[in-house]
Amino acid sequence: QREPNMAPGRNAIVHLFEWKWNDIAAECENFLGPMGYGAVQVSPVQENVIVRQNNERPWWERYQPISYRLVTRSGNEEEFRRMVKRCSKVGVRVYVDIILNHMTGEQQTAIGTGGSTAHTSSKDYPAVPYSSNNFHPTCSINNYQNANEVRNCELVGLKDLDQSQEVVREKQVEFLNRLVSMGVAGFRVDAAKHMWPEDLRAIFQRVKNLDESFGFASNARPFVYQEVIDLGGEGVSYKEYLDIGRVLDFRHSAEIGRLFKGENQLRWLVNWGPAWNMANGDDAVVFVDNHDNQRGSGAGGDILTYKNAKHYKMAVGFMLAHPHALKRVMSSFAFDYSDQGPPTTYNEELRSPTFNADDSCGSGWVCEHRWRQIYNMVRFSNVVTLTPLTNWWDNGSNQIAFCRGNKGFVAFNNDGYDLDQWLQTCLPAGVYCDVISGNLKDGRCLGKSVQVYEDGRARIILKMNEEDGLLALHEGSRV
Ligand code: ARE
Ligand code: CA
Repeated sequence: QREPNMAPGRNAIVHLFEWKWNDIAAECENFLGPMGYGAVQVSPVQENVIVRQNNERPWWERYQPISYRLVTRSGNEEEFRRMVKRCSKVGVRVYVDIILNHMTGEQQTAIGTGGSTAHTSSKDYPAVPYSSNNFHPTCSINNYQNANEVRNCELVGLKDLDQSQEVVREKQVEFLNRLVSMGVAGFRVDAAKHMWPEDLRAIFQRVKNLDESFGFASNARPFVYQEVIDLGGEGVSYKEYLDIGRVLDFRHSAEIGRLFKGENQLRWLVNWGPAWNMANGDDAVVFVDNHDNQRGSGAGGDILTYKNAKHYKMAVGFMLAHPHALKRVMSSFAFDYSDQGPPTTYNEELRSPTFNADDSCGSGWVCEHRWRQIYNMVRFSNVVTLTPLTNWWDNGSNQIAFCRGNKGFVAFNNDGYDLDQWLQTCLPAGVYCDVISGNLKDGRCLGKSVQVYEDGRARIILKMNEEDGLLALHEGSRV
């Protein structure tokens, strides 16, 4: 199902990677709701095996389920339920990252975050329960050209469930229905590529309609977006999954990274979208980086992350300014090496973020979604929803600009020299605040002000050495 079920006037997803349920609930009320975010993708909710490696808990233990009980380091079932309620109340939908493909890998002693146990070598998971005959025979995925192997063998040694079995489907449908009854609006399907489309179809067909008491339209179906990494040339294509829901578009992430890293000229963005061999906008969820490729795994490459802040903000800003597809903003914890776990307290609990006066986060949390340049572009994307892209301008190199109807205007400069041009902004005459360089606060522009004349033109200046390489004006930023 492709419809994201968001409240009117909202359109962006934020992934609050490894946040606690209580903190997400507060974030919905204090920030996501007021700033216009449409939905939050939360980390896996199902109980996972505890992994200790060099005296720490790697983030990826959460991708090794041991049961479908809702208890993880993010919180318990009651906290989850309350979070969904509180987020829904302020117009923010909750999407859950669900792991249906597999259970844990091999573990000496497998104990879960809720105390459940398993015997992994005999594929025995009594807390579901699953036993060895609910899994595919052991084999490992080596050849991504072979669709059978990709679906029926083990992804990095994770015990591979057989979703063609009625018992397995029943457990999984029951798990998803439990989430729907708590007010969840959709699912990010982990490792969808490693499951047969017909099995996923059968499972999602049996998931019930969204619960109207949470403000959903009647007969609304849960939103489904699937992780099918497809950069071309493999045995599985994302197209096999489009009748189930949307797919996460990894090509978008790779191309936008190359562009804003300066490895490809911005002028080529003139035909951004399916012409770049990306999925159609209505079929895709797009992103600049995700929790895997920001640390170099799961189709890494020229991925931009918070570590390269100026270019990252330009890429995220472009994604949000452009009409193509449904957008997801990443919100990370700071890391130095790829296995590094999230910020924790002395007793291994997840640490809550702290907040600074300028809205940014502390205590190890990066909170890209709280960067002014990013949350103001989320607002921009809400303001310009459904308007066409017009008046494309470029300098033949890395300076570009365009309008979104007569509601918004953006410009980017990724050249090694200043941008100083009279450009058509398509906006009604007036003074506008550039919401990238500063907020419009109590009628005062704390950033650059831009005068738009009667003919819609304005002098746009973006110096090469400015903190940010983009400028954005919109209907709501008129001084
Ligand atoms: C961990 C250890 C492994 C160990 C395993 C079992 O790192 O060494 O063998 O546990 O004990 C995450 C981590 C993994 C981790 C796993 C389980 O990234 O390192 O394994 O959790 O704890 C493929 C899949 C794609 C997958 C990526 C990572 O197609 O679905 O690999 N992404 C999702 C999640 C991950 C998660 C899982 C799946 C597992 O987003 O966070 O793994 O639930 C080409 C192909 C891609 C392929 C890619 C591999 O690009 O086209 O399909 O992605 O190579 O790099
Ligand atoms: Ca599989």
